[in-house]
Amino acid sequence: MLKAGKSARRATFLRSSGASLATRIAPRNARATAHMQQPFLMRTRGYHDSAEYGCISPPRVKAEAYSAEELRNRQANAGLLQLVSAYRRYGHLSSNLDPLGIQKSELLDELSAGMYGLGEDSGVFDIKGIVAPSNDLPPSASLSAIVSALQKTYCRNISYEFEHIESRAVRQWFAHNVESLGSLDASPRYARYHELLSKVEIFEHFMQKKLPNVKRYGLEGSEAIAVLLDQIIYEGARQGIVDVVAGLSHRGRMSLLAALFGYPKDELLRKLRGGSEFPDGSPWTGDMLVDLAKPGTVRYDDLDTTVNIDVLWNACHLESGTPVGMGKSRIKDINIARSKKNKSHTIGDHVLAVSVHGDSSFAGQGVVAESLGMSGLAHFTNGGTVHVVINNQIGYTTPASHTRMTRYASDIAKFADIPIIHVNGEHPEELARAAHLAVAYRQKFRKDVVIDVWTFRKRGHNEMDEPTFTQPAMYSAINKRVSAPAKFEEKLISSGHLTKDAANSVKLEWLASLNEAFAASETCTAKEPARASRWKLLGSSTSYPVEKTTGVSIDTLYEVGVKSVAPGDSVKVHPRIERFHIKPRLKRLQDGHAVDWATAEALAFGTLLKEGYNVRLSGQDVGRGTFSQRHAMFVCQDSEKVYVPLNHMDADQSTQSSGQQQQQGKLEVVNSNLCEEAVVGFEYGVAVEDPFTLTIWEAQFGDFYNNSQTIVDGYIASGETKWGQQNGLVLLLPHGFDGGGPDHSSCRIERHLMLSNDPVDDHPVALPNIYVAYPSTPAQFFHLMRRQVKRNFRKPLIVAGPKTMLRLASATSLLSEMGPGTRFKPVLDDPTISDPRAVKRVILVSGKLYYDLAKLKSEHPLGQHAAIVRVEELSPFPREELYSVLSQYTNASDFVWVQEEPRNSGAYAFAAPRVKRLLPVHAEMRYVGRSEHAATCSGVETQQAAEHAELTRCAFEGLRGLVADLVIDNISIQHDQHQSLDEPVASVISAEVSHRWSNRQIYAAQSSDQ
Ligand SMILES: Cc1ncc(C[n+]2csc(CCOP(=O)(O)OP(=O)(O)O)c2C)c(N)n1
Repeated sequence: MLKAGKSARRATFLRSSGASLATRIAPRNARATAHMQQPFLMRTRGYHDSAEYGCISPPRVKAEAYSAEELRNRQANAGLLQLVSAYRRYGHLSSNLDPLGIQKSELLDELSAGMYGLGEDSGVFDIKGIVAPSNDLPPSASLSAIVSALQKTYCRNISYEFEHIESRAVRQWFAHNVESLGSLDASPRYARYHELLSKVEIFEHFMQKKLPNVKRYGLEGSEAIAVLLDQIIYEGARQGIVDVVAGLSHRGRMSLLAALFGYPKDELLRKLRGGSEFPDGSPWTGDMLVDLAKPGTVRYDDLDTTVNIDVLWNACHLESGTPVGMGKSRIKDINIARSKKNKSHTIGDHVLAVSVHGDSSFAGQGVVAESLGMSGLAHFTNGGTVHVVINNQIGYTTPASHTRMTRYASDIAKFADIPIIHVNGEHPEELARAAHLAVAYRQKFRKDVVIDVWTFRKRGHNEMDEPTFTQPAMYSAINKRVSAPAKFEEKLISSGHLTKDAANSVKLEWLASLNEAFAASETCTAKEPARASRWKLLGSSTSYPVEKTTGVSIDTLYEVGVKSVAPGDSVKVHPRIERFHIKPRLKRLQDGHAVDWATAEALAFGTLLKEGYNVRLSGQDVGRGTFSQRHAMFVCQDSEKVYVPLNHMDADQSTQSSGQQQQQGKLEVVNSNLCEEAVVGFEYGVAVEDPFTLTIWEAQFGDFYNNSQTIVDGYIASGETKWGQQNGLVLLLPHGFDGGGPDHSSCRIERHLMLSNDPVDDHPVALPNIYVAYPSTPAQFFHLMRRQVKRNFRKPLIVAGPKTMLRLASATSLLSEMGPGTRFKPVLDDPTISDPRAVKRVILVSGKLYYDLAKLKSEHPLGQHAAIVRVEELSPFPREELYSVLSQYTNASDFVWVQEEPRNSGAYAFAAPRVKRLLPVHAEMRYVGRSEHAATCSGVETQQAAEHAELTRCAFEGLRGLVADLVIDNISIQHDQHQSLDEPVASVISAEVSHRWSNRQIYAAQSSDQ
């Protein structure tokens, strides 16, 4: 905690008095105009700030008012005020941050006292209200004493940027705290700094000697980062932090894991030598060294505290882990507060997120800006992340001057009102100060803060690289340097803070332990990482589950449904919502049929909440729903207050079977910022931390999910395989070719399916990494949502979601289809078939196209000879369920897959080889649908419609020929030969369309499956 030093001094600087600043600035000039006497009002933001569940505001910290004396001082010493202000704003430009001294010096007029009419003869100033007093600066001081204190504060090895921040409270707090840092009473933990620096340096040298060909992306040149991180954790621990969620960069990860975060050294060396980070025989295939993680602890004996360190697994895609740590730390903190029944919980009380970045990545990767931009949003705040930038002034081979156009890598943080502390990375004491200040700020304001640590990189990008190919001058300077650990040790010994013997014994002990671990690494096996307590309640996901039913009693469904649209007494609902949403829902529930998608979803959420699960629904505009279908929140038309009806169901029932949570859960409706990668990363973080919160991210349109492709590929789809880390995140991706155009139609089912490791050939024994479904009914969706958290394991679920189906009368369900004994069905057989033996063609389809085909079939004279079978779940491919359906169609000789998506997309390529293995010998599955296309679809509505009409027609083409040889019970089925059953065989779309679109084709029934 920052102590201001002499409290009396602090009081003179920041004295609170009742009146506001503006009202107390009495104009000296009696003829002052009237408007000058008016208080100036600052516009604050309004609207939608209500206490909707999960809407967490940071603590409101008010700026302290100046006393009358301070105000007089400020008025009387305007020149000094400007000078001090200039130091606060520009002091960093004159500071000594770069250990290599690459930056050239220029004259900085802004810091010269003469600019503000001050000089030698300015006398002694009363500094109250102008600059904070400190050990170096008494309340009355000469100009030279003030300038020297300002120089020391702002222009040495540590400097600050906080004047860009809107809040005066923050600017005032920062100014006061940095200016009085000289009064800091926390005694530096010299021995600890020395220990960490030595450990890092020795580890790096050890590795260079023992495993010179292993790329470890060492920390040499930035060793003091270990001191900084340790001090951040230490400061956190002093303030009650029990868990740190640590996102690490590749740089120095090995050193930090070994020297600070307690990764078992023998296991680490086993991995470094090419072994696995998992026990022998583990199903997990591991990750690169630079992404390695394992939970650890850091013990502080003087505080009698142990802090848990949750080191994040991350994909190698730089910075992609940033939002993951934010999400994980938020939900972890909330869950700890819940378990401790901390009623006065302020977000970030228990858990601190620390995120380590490289300078080029921080400046260049967009996900950083996305993450910083959402860090203070009500549904995303985690109470503040401390960001540490290892600014070694180079990225791979590219110098800082080419990786960013601005001076600092940290400049991106300024747009998000985040204060920045710059520090020279060769000065451990200054790094400790930076940590102290950053954590104090974070604790008070519960917001993000950046520490930009200027260092260098001793070797190449990795240890195999030759850096002088591209940076000869830089490396000539680097090679002449004595290392920071060596310099610091010498300084401590000469100043009497450490004896040579003590220094040597720390180093020898560490070296011995490394040697021991190296020997052990030849034979040791890695231990399975400890599972977080919440995950211990679940099982493994390596074998096929016995699916339980996910149905709910009709009474409960009815009750939840009614409550899902109950607006509460104080909420005036929009009349159109009343008319088109609430009333129809109540009628559907009453009738027990025509239950639409939004109702089924509300029933799924509401019943889960009643059972004690939480639901977090995140994405752009999810509260209302992109298609105005959901209305999970009502906005009072009088007050704009947000009301989430499902959070106001009675809290008395609790039927949760696993007994995890007794209370009714909460629905967090997260209307997210307009961003995909960081938001999906954040939700992944929530999902891996909390398996009992059904965590859903919904894309505005499915197409936009691909802005988060890194998270999908590197985390959602492969996290379990690489890291053994389950996650049950749901991606709801509105999908369907309905004239929306190329970027509003496709969630790229094919890509999700390509990510699935569901085997083509074998009958699978293990579950695939992801579930992919394209359900066609509200009841199916209801069961999918419930199944997701009712299972004894977690797997990600991608749902190609509805758009037109939301309001399609035929795409509705009976309430009883969600009733007791019901469950999700991976395959839906054709409900219209009365005699399976009459079926000659089986049409396989997924999702919304079913309804168009079903309509055509109902109008088709030979419709009874075609069965439309819906494959509702694509991964894992439902072999058994599909086989049992197909095998009833004993006379079927023609199997087609019909899809809206062009042939190079959609599910066809994935389904074809899997279906083939279920068909009679020699039978093929043919493709009916659009030909290959570069865009997802056409943007011309008429063309799109013509293609659609053509492909659905083609699905039934040629039926007459098939039926001609159909014999059932020795009776040939006869049809009127004169009736025009089919259009002439057409494999090319109509002339009207084709003249504009000559090279496009519909693969029709006649085309063969190539
Ligand atoms: C998204 C992405 N692009 C490119 C890379 C390849 N890459 C790995 S490290 C690196 C340089 C990173 O520089 P910086 O952030 O300054 O960290 P440093 O290595 O200097 O510590 C690059 C380009 C990557 N891992 N991820």
